[in-house]
Amino acid sequence: MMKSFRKSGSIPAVLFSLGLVALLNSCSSDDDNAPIEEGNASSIIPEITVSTVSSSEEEAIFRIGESVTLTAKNLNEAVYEEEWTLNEEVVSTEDEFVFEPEAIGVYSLKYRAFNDAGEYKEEFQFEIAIRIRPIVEDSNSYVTELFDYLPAPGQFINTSLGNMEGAKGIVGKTGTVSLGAWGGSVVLGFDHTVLNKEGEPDLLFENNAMSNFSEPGIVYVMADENGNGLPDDTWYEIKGSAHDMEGVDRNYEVTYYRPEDPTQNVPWTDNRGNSGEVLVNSFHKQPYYPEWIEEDNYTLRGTLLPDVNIDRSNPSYITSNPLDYGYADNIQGGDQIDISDAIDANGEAVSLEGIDFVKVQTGIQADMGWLGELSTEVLGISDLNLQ
Ligand SMILES: [Ca+2]
Ligand SMILES: [Ca+2]
Ligand SMILES: [Ca+2]
Ligand SMILES: [Ca+2]
Repeated sequence: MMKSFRKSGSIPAVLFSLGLVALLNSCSSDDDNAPIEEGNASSIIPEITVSTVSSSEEEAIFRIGESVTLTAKNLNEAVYEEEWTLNEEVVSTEDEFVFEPEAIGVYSLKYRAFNDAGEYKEEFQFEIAIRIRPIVEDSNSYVTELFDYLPAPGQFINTSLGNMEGAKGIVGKTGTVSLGAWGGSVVLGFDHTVLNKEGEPDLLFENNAMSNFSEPGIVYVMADENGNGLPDDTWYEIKGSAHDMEGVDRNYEVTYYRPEDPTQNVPWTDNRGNSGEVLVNSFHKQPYYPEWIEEDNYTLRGTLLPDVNIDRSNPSYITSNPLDYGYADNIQGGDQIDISDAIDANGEAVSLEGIDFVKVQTGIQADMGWLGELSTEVLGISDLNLQ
């Protein structure tokens, strides 16, 4: 019998049909006409039953951190050898195998008992889902852990809005952190898994956007696929309303250079042959290049959005109208993000059951005149399921 442990709604194509299951669970003889010598146990084809005991509490769903113990029991007098094969690699030659996957995905586990007379075979299909950290009484609706803050240069960098303390200020509550010019980012995590509610937004990004002053930031989400509590898995980008526009560059890179005089404009070059400067303004006179970065230049990578909504017709009053949806620091009052809008590196939609980590990154490279560089601010990131 084939046992399938699968996550709902994903990768059904790889699960075997029942017809194939019957074929896979079989006894066979090398030569059906060969006489079975009485009293010779290795001339009897092994007859086996395999039992499975799972630590999973959910029926038919198997998650990272759980285990399954499979035990093969002989039902006749046969003498035989046996082996367990996981994704084509022999993992045990004993009666018992404890399967403890360390990554999500689909696994094929095969058992074989064999001797000269023939063999018994059985195959198991496991689809491993992410670990879900449930909402409990003490769960915080806001992100509770800062993993990384790497801003681009900007007018608030090296101030209380643009240093590590500022970034920690949005841990567990609201605060304000500026990400600087294009490519600056912050990475945070929740104390529970934010579930992707069907047909509903799931995350709220509080901001300081005004009706004509948006500073769109790209949102990325990540599930803790290996269950180690760290954002070392795969980032999926939220595809917002501007993602299909001309000028979007998902492989954009900018290198910022520390100016010789730390209070001067910060030069940059990109990977498309362009260059420019993050301009200092009279309101903010501190160094704009992050002072805790030891290197004299550093490169940021991500998605560039076009500056189509920026109106420079009046240089003393440059405006930036919001994009329709799908970005941080975009819509006045807060940005609601649907995890279902996540895409992979190829731009294909991905189906995520939930996420544990978020990243926000300034999405546009633009100077806004006396208002300084366009720089995404984050005032709070929370789980809408807990509001
Ligand atoms: Ca959703
Ligand atoms: Ca991880
Ligand atoms: Ca800003
Ligand atoms: Ca802002």
